[in-house]
Amino acid sequence: DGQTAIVTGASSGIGAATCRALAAEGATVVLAARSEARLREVAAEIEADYGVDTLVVPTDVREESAVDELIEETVATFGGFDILVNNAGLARGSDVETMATDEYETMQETNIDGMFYATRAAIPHVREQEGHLIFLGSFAGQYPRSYNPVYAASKWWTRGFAKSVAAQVGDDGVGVTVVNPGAVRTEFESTDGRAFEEVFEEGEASEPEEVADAIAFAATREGSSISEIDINNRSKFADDF
Ligand code: NJP
Repeated sequence: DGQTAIVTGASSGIGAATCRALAAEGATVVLAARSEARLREVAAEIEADYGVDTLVVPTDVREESAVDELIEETVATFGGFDILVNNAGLARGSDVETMATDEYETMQETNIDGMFYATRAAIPHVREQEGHLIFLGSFAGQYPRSYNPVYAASKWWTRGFAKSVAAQVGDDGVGVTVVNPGAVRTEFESTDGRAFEEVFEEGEASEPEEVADAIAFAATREGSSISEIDINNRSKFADDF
């Protein structure tokens, strides 16, 4: 209650559900992604349902200056913030040998560069509030698997980065949590180009609300030392482990 949270990738899936879960805890929510219209829709629903303040900041996390502006606008509006949920991320393509360079670059720039820009800019503010940094990792960043090694590597990077950031700022009272979903029924693109919400029937994979609840649980606990949360036992991909 009374906390302010920035969520990247807030226009759909896990990010949008996380905004709702944080708002349900009484948090003010700052929604960032590229699709302004979708962000405004999610923000309007949240304000109506939970009566909390929201701020929409259209942001491409691949752009360093845009991410800096997201942080600056948040601080200018609310005086600071407590929580950053580093959620924006995507997969493109599949096998290394057929992967286009632009698919590789899109994953690198979104999943790695974007998390670096946002984390770097957020640390002074979450340190001041003794707040929380959340990182969307993945089962793909925990176990070797046979498809899309570039996406998988970006999630190994995320977990490595998050755990090392934790070692750096943990003593300052900043909580750092990596959340590792298995398959989640969102617009996330599968290797055949379909959205996971089309690939998986209800019950075959996690729902975004389940991941969002775990994120909100970790992010809103004072002095939390929850370092990692795995949410993957319903994934069909568990067969690959
Ligand atoms: O996917 P989706 P999820 N700048 O496609 C945004 C991880 N994960 O919720 O910019 C800013 O519904 C995009 O918004 P827009 C996954 O790796 C998932 O499943 O408007 N934002 C949208 O809001 C990712 O880190 C699964 O297009 C950008 C959001 O990102 C996180 O969960 C399993 C952007 C993606 O929403 C959320 O993915 C797993 C940019 N340049 C990990 N590019 C799973 N679904 O199975 C994209 O282990 N976005």
